[in-house]
Amino acid sequence: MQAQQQDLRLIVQQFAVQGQVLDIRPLGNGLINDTFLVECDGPCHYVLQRINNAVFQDVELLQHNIDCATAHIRRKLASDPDIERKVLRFLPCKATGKTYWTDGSTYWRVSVFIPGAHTYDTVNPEYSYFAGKAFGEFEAMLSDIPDALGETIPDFHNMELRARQLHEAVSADKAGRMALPEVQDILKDLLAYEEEMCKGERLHREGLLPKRICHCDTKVNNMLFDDAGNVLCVIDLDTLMPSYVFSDFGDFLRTAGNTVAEDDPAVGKVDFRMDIFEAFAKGYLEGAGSFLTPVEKENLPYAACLFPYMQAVRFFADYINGDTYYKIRYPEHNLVRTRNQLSLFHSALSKVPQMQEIISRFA
Ligand code: GN1
Ligand code: MG
Repeated sequence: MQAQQQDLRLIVQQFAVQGQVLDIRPLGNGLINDTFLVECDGPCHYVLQRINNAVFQDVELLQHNIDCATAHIRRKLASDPDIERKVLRFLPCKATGKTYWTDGSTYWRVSVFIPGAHTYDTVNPEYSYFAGKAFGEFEAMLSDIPDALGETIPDFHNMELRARQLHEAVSADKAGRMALPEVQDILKDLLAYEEEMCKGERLHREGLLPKRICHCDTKVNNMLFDDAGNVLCVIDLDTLMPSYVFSDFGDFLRTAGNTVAEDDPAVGKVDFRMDIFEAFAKGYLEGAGSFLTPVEKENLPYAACLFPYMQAVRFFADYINGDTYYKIRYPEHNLVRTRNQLSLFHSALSKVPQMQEIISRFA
């Protein structure tokens, strides 16, 4: 730990931080990057992140997207007195001026820590409404960005690709897990909905569904709230890229709309919460309603089903592959996550008629 502290301090020194570093310790519970809080004796603290470059293979593009998006939002919020808490600020590397530093094999970045902010793993309907509005407004602010942004993970939320990856994992059966009867049952269940869930890609090919700049990781804990419950800003911008708006709508509800955490083994307790759906949809349509097309709006219930489904496929494929993508805390973790997300998918699917009624009321 002592050695690691020293190494991390050396990495922080690559960036133009103010003051002396007092302490560096782990922060948050993301499944991909490693995140640390850097305490300083200067005017602010910092967040140090190691970017997982096995997952994000084009860090240059990734930081380009983030630099363009944060600069664009900064221009829009220029007159806001609380701007420093409403948009992230990444520090340039002293040697290159870029917002990341690499030693050739690992990639790091530093942003200013936003004080007085809270993250939540669960939210009530009131906060869901605020979150919906904030994600809708976030997309609206980025809808006229002049820069060209790229896909930091190509086809990240392409369901046809995710389905193909599952088929490949099953054929290769690298970890020898396909023999388990439960695994076969899960596979059968997933396959039964595959075609239906690939609807987004079909709409896109037909020219009916545009790609827009989306956040693509709208987990409830990727949003900062102030003491009063107002949304300050959206964090974790690695997956900010062109995608369907379904990404942001669906992924928030996948996490906030579940009665339990995504890895809770008590599958019987999983239920898709309509109170959260209703509040989030109301806020989202207020924030993004001005640019959404009728096709996008009427397919929001599909988005709410797609994301638990896609996440079940992704967790399951990782389990079959021998757990190479998501961080796990115990050997069956990805299987437990799969069961949970599959159950959430079924719950959401059974509530589509109610969702449609709600969307037509607000749209
Ligand atoms: C990952 O890094 P984190 O925990 O915010 C993943 C998301 C998944 C999520 C599942 C780049 O997000 O797509 O929905 O785990 N991010 C990437 O919890 O794959
Ligand atoms: Mg995150």
